[in-house]
Amino acid sequence: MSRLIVASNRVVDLEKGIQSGGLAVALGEALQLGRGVWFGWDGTIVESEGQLGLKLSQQNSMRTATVPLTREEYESYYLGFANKVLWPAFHYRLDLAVYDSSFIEGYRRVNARLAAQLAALVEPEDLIWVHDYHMLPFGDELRKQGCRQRIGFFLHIPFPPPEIFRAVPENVALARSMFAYDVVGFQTAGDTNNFVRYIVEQCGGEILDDDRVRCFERTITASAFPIGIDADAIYEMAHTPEAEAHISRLQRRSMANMFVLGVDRLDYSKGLPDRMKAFRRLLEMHPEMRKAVTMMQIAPPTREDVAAYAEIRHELEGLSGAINGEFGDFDWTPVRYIHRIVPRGTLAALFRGSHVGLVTPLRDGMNLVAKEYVASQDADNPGVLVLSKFSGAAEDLEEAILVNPYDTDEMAIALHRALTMPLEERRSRHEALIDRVRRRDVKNWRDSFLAALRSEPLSGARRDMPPIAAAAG
Ligand code: GDG
Repeated sequence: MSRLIVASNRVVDLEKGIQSGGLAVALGEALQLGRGVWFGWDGTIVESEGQLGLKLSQQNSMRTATVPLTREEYESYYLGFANKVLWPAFHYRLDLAVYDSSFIEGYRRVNARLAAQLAALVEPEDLIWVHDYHMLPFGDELRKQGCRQRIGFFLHIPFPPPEIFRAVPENVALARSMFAYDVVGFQTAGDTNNFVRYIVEQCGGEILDDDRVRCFERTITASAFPIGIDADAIYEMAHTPEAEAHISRLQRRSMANMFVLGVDRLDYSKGLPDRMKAFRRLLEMHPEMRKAVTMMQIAPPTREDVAAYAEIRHELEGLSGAINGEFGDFDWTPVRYIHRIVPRGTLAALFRGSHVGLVTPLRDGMNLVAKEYVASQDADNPGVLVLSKFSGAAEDLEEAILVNPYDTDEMAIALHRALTMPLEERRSRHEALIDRVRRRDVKNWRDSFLAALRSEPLSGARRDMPPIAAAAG
């Protein structure tokens, strides 16, 4: 059996992180099965290039190979090109992209260095699976190091339409480097179609059969592999005695008897201010909802070194304060806003105890929170998912109440509908949603990607995906 090598920007800390997050669990299992190695940045910054050596660690049958970054690399590669150019542009926010020519240079240099360090470790029969926007040219750099293995790439965030991708510095060179992979995976058919349209319209590429695309004298497979969660694990977490105690404590201590829950990293792509405005509009339109409902927003900090993130934090703090000032009373706080990481067990309990899961990103690759909310519910009395049309999850979860996150009135109406939805409708929507969440779970995602990478025939959920040419743009 071939070994699996996973390369991603951050390697999950085996001691702390392997149990939390569907991605970590799924990749962890795949790695343990295949004597695998997880390669990437260890999250530390060093002051000199002499300290950039590879560190190997082992836990059970899984190994990690990690490297630090220098401060300059952290600033140009991680904060710079990855998070001030690619992240905003791929989330359709060219207005937030920062153009600085040192960023792309640092991005290329770090990808080349990391590829040289990994190339020294790989064996001829290994399968290599590269993850996310930090590492678009990583496969190409591995090829330059002489790697002839099958190499796949999965993009966790959206791929924008060609009209936007064309505004990314060196976009043709980036697209060309993606043809060094054998398989390029996207979250949705829409993202896949955006990529293929760019390749055909801008680079003279050609669509072949079986999800294959030819360009730059290479043929690759470009296809959608929607990521999922471990639904059983989150259900169990939401149904422990501690979770039950948590939910009853929450209900006992609150004047309101209904909860609307949002859980998102504090990122401008997640539409948090728009969501709070919709909640305020609900309270304006339906005075009977005052004191009956509380909105809980958990928004742990992320990438605070990037200016756009500090701005969104101020905006959110201002909005939640304003809503509480305007509508709150001595016995009721309309918005509870928590800017900290909450333990995973608490999160699962809150999912289960909330009447509405409010997941309204302006743009999102998939959004695992939407799936976790569905998986935590009690089938006989489930909550309602209100979901943005612009999340990848909406391609799959059409029985949610789908909303346009830019439209405050529409979201307020959807919230009211969700909070007053009859039990029978809640049950039938949940039944359809949980079926989809279970069928397209994280194991299905991992196995179908690896089957494509090994060139095995398509199986399971991936067979249902619409072909590239037929998918909406
Ligand atoms: C990227 C793409 C794509 C959140 N707050 C806490 C916490 N979380 C957990 C959630 C969920 C995960 O973090 C977030 O995943 P999302 O999918 O919602 O969003 P991104 O972080 O932006 O992820 C996204 C994903 O990659 C996978 O491909 O779906 O589109 O942007 O699991 O529950 N976990 C804990 N405390 C928190 O406070 N423990």
